[in-house]
Amino acid sequence: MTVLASLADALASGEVSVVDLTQPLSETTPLLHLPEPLANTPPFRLRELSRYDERGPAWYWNAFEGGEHNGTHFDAPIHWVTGRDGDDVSQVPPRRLVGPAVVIDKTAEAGKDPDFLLTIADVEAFEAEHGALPDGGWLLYRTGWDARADDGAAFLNADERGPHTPGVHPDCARWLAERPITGLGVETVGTDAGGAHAFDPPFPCHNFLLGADKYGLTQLANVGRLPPTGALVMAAPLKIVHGSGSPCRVLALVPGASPSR
Ligand code: 23J
Ligand code: MN
Repeated sequence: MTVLASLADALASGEVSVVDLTQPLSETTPLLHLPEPLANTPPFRLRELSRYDERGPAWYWNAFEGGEHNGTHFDAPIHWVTGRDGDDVSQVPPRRLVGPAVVIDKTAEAGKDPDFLLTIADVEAFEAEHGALPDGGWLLYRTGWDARADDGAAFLNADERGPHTPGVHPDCARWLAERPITGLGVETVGTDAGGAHAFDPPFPCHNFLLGADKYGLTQLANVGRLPPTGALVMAAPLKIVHGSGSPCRVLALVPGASPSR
């Protein structure tokens, strides 16, 4: 039996299941908010074209608008100035969109400290227990922030000093950019911490990872349903010509039966 036939059987039997890592995309999906005078992304919006009416008697369809970086989305290297000569989202090789994923879970730490930052020592401790970060795979950083995704204020968690959401320490972002991973996936609104505008360099995950031809995945859902190792993740951004990123469907194959099967 071929490996794909075995996989099809495993999916049919529930030995392998599909976990949707994508948040719903709607006009209420939380958005990054940058301070004046910086530009911000428009919300996602549907505009109805017809709904079984005089504009189209047998069909329902919409136009939509919104930013490339709305909701669960993909950051291509060209998104950041450090990756300006890199791939736009239409140029990302499909082979690199599919790969093994590991999950580092800092839900407890981020629950106590919303400004929690992942360190090199944290990743090394994970590697000591679970093995090296996957070559050509995804590092998924679980913080429990997905539980806030339906409440924009709690998700962005901003006060007068700015947003407070967990992220990655600049030293760790620099170090991760030298690892063989494909990219970093997070549950928060961006791959960087809420306070990362004030880091050195600012927005270090964007700076180092996109500058090293790696990718970002944001606003992931259901990362808590993945094992620490052993999942296979597929990210499917739209093939927007010249695009810096795209809303993205992200799916994981995991061992075992799933309630959402
Ligand atoms: C532009 C500027 C800063 C950030 C971002 C975009 C994102 O998080 C993003 O969606 O790429 S932090
Ligand atoms: Mn982005």
